[in-house]
Amino acid sequence: LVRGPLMARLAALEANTPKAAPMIGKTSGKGKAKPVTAPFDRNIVVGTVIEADAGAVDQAVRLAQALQPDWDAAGVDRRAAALDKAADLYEAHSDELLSLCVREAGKTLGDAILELREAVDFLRYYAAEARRQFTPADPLPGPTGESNILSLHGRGVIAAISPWNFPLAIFTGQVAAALAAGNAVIAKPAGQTPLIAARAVELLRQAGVPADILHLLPGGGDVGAALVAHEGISGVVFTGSTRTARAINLMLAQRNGPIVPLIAETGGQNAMIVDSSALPEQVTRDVVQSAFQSAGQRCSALRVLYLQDDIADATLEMISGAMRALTVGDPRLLSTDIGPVIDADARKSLQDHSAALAASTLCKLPVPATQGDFVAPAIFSILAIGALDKENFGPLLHVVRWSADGLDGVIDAINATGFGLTLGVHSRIDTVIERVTARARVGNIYVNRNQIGAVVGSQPFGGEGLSGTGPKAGGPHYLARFATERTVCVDTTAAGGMRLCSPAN
Ligand code: UN1
Repeated sequence: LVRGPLMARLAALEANTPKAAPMIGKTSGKGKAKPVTAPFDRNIVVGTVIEADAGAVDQAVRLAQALQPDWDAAGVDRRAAALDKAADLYEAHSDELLSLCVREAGKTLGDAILELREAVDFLRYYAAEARRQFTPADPLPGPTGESNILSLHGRGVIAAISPWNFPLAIFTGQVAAALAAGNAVIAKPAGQTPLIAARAVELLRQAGVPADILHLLPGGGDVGAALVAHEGISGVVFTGSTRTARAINLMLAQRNGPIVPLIAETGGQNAMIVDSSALPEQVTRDVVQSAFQSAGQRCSALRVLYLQDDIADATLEMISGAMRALTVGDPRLLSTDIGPVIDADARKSLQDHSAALAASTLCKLPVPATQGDFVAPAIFSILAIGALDKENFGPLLHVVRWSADGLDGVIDAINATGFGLTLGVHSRIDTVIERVTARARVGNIYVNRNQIGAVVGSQPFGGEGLSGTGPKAGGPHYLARFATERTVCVDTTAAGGMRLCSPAN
């Protein structure tokens, strides 16, 4: 019902979208101009980006520092109102945002709709949480004659470094949380997806976020590094690889600025454990969705499926059959289930991995012979999760058979990767589910369902170990990490003269 007219509107937008999206901010675009092309067809130029340079970083941080105290002092109601208004504007401009998600990031329309929904949810959720947590509270309990108030304030200028796989949702979530908490923000979107970030910033500003409080600095790793190294940065929020998170930590430790937090959401080596009691149709549906939706380009995606020996053959036959019903291709077509991967580097790395495992291929889909960065979705057999030396961020699933090691052995092998993001478990035995949820060291466990698509506010998302620092995005503890706590203690007695030791002490 929704999709027919929507596709027509997207096609019209494609024809009419302006072809340039300059760097956003008072800082002028002196950097390199680069075309942004579509992952499904590199002949399609989606727009042009003017990348920032080191001078732009310094200028943006200084402007942001100057105005941030006013934004903090303006109060939570003003900040939350801007985020709520931005949510309305995102919805009002849905065609445009969806079109950009499809063309710039290569998302299917279904994925783009979910992404827009998540971005809007982040705006409304952090607005509501900020009102709850940043409104001055009642005094804390204490001695008569004094009032002790604990309050939360913005830390200063936050660097928000976001990934290409959720160019609208994660970008918006980071920025919204930092703004809600009273910070100014310098956002550095992924090099592959600057245009959608630019449109999001325009809408946030239209909603009432002052220009100097939110800057967008598109560019590559050099821009991110200059930003993190700047002494005016009071905190960093980052989603991306574990390797980059380590590099950010090192840079923060080595600079002369204040000691600041890093909030990082990084990689995964996500597994699903299926035992003999699981319902096969449900397992099939959830495995296919968890491994192949979004072309496997979610940090939550399923990478390693542990099937109990006695049901492995039958389950694999069903999964392969369901997989063969999927179509890989142009994400603008409603018939497409799996679009391209983000760029040529990602494609090559995934293709190399597939080539190395070619002899263990259990199922592989054909890909269109076009210009785009398509990777053949595939399932491989491996001996154990420890055989994988890295996260393979695409539509590649690995299967391990288990029984000899027992359930604890499987959980221990998964824990031993050091990653701890998502874990699926399919079983109808309560003690198995209890064992997994108690022993597995991961941030999000999904029981008898798929393991992607965490819902803001209901399923706070984030991992531990190599998968990130926490706190969880879309959860009640997230905003406080963007804030400083201040305790104000007031003597409320009438001027009582000098006392060196009062009964209260
Ligand atoms: C990511 O892919 O970088 O639950 C994290 C999910 C998403 C994952 C976002 N929230 O599938």
